[in-house]
Amino acid sequence: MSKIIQVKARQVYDSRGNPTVEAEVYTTKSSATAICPSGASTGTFEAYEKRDKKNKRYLGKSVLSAVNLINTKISKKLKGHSVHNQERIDTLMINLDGTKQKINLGANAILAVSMAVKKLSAKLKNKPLYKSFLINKNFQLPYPLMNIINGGAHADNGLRIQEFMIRPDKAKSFSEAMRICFLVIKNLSKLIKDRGLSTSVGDEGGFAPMISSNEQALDLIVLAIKKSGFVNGKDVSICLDVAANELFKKNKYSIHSKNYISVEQSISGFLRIIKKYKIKSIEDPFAENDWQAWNKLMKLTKNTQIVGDDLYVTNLERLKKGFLNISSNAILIKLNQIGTVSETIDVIKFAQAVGFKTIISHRSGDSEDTFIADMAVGTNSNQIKTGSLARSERVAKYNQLIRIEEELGKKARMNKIY
Ligand code: 2PG
Ligand code: MG
Repeated sequence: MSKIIQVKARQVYDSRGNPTVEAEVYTTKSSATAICPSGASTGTFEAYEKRDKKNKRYLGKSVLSAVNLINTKISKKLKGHSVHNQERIDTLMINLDGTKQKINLGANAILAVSMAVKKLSAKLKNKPLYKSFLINKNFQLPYPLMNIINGGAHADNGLRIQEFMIRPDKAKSFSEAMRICFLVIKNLSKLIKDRGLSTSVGDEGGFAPMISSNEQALDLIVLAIKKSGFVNGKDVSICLDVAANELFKKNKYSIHSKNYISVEQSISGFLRIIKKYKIKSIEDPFAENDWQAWNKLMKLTKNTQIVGDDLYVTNLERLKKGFLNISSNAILIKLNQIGTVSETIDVIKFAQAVGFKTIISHRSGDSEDTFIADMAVGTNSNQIKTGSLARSERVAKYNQLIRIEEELGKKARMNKIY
């Protein structure tokens, strides 16, 4: 009953309106679908996203060849295998592809199938998806790293830093975490409007006002936190994703202003804003190969969460290197950076074993698929980064976490941040 009889795929669209892959896995009894997300500020070492670059009808963005590979080669290969054996299925696809970065089949094809298999296995066992990961048997809820101002590659406003986020550290429950974020966002919206700026939003639902300095954005956030009745750095913490790959040229960075400055000067800039704005978490402060710079920052910060995203690309080898180099103390987890559910879980397990915090993340091009909400709970990840309280593809993940909290009832607990 649990054997795969067919895998089907179709081209659907993501939140930026770009084509993406949806896979549907069938057994005789049931079926499940999953949609692959897509990034804009991607790391060089990410698994390969297959697009039909020569197909002018879709401006080179279609994923029809990935869809076709699922319908033919992948479907044929997986036929007859049990959906309950995730590792086996993922290994079959990894071997069928045969390359390190999944260039032949495309990580978008492989991941959509891998996630659909995971969903179908849970469904057939009559289990909620979050209970099928078996890493976290206590099922704690993650703290949201909620995006509230967009810049960098996710907006057209000229802000250097890509994501300005808040984390409701004071919250004792997930619904309370959402209420705190809701209040800060509503107050921020009013502050932005009062300044005659636009409250339209960027790719991840955060506001994208035409302000050009990081500090102007940070001042607005501090004020919004205060106006909501919370204490910055205590009740609510400010967190950043610099996405420094995008701000790096000839060993210099243009993080703090348009000017390119040295690593040392950039670190001074970070230390200044960490202190002034009580910033608790910084993601990708430096570029993906600048291991030394990461280590320098780690040595000079104490209670700051330093998160590797483009640095690790959810890749075990790179994570091991970063651990030995003391590059960070947390890792951002994105399924499509590596391309299968099993490999993602291996990375999470290693990270947690060496004391890293794991943060499950969406992509800037995402969909109505809420897989990552369940994965955050199921893998004992203490934070989730999935955009703002705007755009349904972002809000869908938060709503799923609200449902999970309700289902857990009295047993529901927040995970630990510190
Ligand atoms: C990031 C992500 C998600 P993208 O840099 O962390 O916020 O962006 O999906 O564009 O890589
Ligand atoms: Mg990032």
